[in-house]
Amino acid sequence: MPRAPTDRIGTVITVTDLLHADHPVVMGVLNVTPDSFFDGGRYADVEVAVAHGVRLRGEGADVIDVGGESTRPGAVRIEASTELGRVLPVIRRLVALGVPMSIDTTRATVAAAALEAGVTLVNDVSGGLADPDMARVVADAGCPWVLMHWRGHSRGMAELAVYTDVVKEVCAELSERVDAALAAGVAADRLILDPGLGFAKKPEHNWRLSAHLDALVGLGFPVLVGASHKSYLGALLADADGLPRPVGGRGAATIATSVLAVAAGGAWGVRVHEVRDTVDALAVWRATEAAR
Ligand code: PMM
Repeated sequence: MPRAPTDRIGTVITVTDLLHADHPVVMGVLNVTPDSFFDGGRYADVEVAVAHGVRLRGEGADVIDVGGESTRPGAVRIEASTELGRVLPVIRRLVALGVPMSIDTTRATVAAAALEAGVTLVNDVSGGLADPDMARVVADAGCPWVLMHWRGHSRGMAELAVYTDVVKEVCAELSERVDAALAAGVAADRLILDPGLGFAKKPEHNWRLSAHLDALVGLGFPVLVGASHKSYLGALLADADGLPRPVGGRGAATIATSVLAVAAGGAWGVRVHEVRDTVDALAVWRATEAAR
């Protein structure tokens, strides 16, 4: 029997709770970067970032995903020390407040320091490709690891959005990442897959992946979907002049995409910037399911 939305707030604390949650997992985004496309610059101050993390948790986020390096299309890489300096103070404070945290990084050194500081999960948009040491760090920690579909760093990823059959290719490339993770000693029950919407993908690729999420789910791992406010939603909602809908106007499309990912696609969880409305929308879906 699904719980009411208020009952579920704060229910996910341990790794086991997270991976076997009886509700769709909601990952709240907390980018402590100056340049992320939606929240860049908003949470650069540690106090402001911590307050936002606490707010997202209170709104029902199961885990707060902190990131210190922007992956927006075209983004230029930063030093690991800069990334660490941004994320660690925020992680330490939120962990001390009992907020389950995940680290959004492609760097093994950053993941290791974040794990040391108490994060529960590593969210690696490169699926282990960017840093050969990442698999060892995750294997040693025994933590959940999100392997996202990725073909290259943000600066050049637009040119890599070439597919004959995007669903098949994403599944095949993610399967290779799973094999590499298993070979490095990561337990199968720690892996979470993500189609990487917007990463080396054109709008039509994102839509096909959303429509065929079941193929990804069929690989046998929990699937996380991150559509929140991405540019293909802006393109869908373009005005009469063909101008994309600005990021602030993509909230309803984000919620629709997230609910569809869970309800029709079988996703395990969604990664969103605005938690409350997503939690509410998922509560509607759960109540409907419970009444069948
Ligand atoms: N998207 C972004 C960053 N991290 N992680 C996962 N697992 N999946 C995503 O789709 C994803 C991600 C880019 O969005 P942001 O800059 O708003 O965080």
